[in-house]
This record gives sequence, C-alpha cells and structure tokens, in this order.
Amino acid sequence: MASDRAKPCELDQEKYDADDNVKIICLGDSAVGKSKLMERFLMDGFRPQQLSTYALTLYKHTATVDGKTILVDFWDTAGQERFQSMHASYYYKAHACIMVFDVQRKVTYKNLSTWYTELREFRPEIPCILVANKIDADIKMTQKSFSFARKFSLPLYFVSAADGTNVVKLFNDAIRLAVSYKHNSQDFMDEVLQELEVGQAKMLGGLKKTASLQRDVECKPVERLLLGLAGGTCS
Ligand SMILES: Nc1nc2c(ncn2[C@@H]2O[C@H](COP(=O)(O)OP(=O)(O)O)[C@@H](O)[C@H]2O)c(=O)[nH]1
Ligand SMILES: [Mg+2]
Repeated sequence: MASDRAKPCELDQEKYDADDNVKIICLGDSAVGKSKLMERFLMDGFRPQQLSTYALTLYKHTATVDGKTILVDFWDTAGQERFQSMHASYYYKAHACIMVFDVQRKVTYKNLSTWYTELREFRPEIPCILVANKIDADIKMTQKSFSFARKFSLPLYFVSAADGTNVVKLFNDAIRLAVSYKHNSQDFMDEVLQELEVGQAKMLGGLKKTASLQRDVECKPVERLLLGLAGGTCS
C-alpha cells in the first residue's frame, strides 16, 4: 500500500458528492488491458491526466444519461496494482467498478478474488462489472462459463481493447450503473442481469434445436457476450 500523503488538490474527491459527477474505478492485475480499454473507449478526444506521484491516471469523460449531462472520472492505476492492493483513496467515493482479467492468463482470473475482497472491504455495495479482455487473441474463451461471475452475481462482458468488441457497451453500461447506484436504484443492474439471463436462456434453447451453429464470424459483440454466459458455442 502506498503511504498516506496530504490530499492533493487535483484529487479533491468531495466533488463526487455532486449529482452530476461520478467516479468509476478499474481493478485487475498488471497488463490485463485496463489502460488500453479506457483509451479505446475514450479514443476520440480523451484527456488522460497523469498523476504519477499518486500512481494514478484520470480519464475525464462527459456522458448523457437520461437527458442529463454527467461528468465521469475514470480512475486507472499506474502500476500500483503490481502490489495486488490499492490505496484506500482509490476506492473512496467510487460509484462503480470495472474489474478486468485477461482470458490468456489464468492467474489474472484467479487473482480476481483478491481484488474483489479488497473492493468489498472499501465499497460493499457499488455495482461491479467483470470483464474478460483480449478475446481477439482467443475467441474460444467466449464459450467458457466463468463461475466467478455467477458466484457473486456480477455481469460478465467479453471484450477486446484491441478490436473494440463490446468496449463501448461496457463503458456506457458502467456509467449507467454508477448513476443508478448514486440515485440509490438497483433498476439498471437488474436490467443488465436480466438481459444476460434472457440471452442465456435463448442461447440454450437454440442449442437444443441446433447441435452446431456454423456462424462464428457473424457473431455480433453482444452475442459473444451472451454466448460465454450460456457456456454455448458459436461454431
Ligand atoms: N491481444 C490483445 N492485447 C491487448 C488487449 N488489451 C491490451 N492488450 C495488450 O496488453 C498489454 C497490457 O495492456 P495495458 O492496457 O497496459 O494493461 P494494464 O496494465 O492492465 O493497464 C499491452 O501490450 C496491450 O497492447 C486486447 O484486447 N487484445
Ligand atoms: Mg495500466
């Protein structure tokens, strides 16, 4: 853990109490693709603010949710995750969490439990999205079911920062979840989980009818996402 320092002015976190401000944090092992995901989402005109003294990068973004302008700060680590732990101020006042693992490195999936435990220590209630990144490198991984997501009822998104699959959906959903958490509402999380469940049921039904679907290349990002949850196959 980093040592305690005086709160820097760039990090005035009281602003996150304001109605139109949300803070979304990103967790996961080194090199799972956290920074690349943010850069991919914010590609057009992102303004990363490197606060190297604090092992932190802030990505500022403006979103519109239900007609309201929302100022989003995405918090990204700058190496502190190597120590498998973040400073308490990283979690402070966060409204949602994006937790990433790399489908090519099993250990990053195993380490999710350490990250999740620490997250819940500081933020017991905030929405958390689980992200399986780098599916471009191994598309078969989208057919696997990852029990960690089920165990903690976390929505699971299969994404690729490299080719952009599901990235916009992931971040837009994270923003909506952060806003609905702020408004004390579970509604959008229910919607997200229901969407995944319906997709799963449909997929399982489809698989009963058709033993083999020969359309891997036609899979749309959202289908891939649902396929993984269904433990189904797309080829
Ligand atoms: N194939 C592939 N490589 C990725 C993807 N996302 C990130 N990477 C690579 O993984 C490495 C680590 O990415 P980075 O964003 O720095 O990880 P971080 O430490 O979690 O922030 C870099 O070499 C990236 O180019 C992806 O979706 N697919
Ligand atoms: Mg990084």
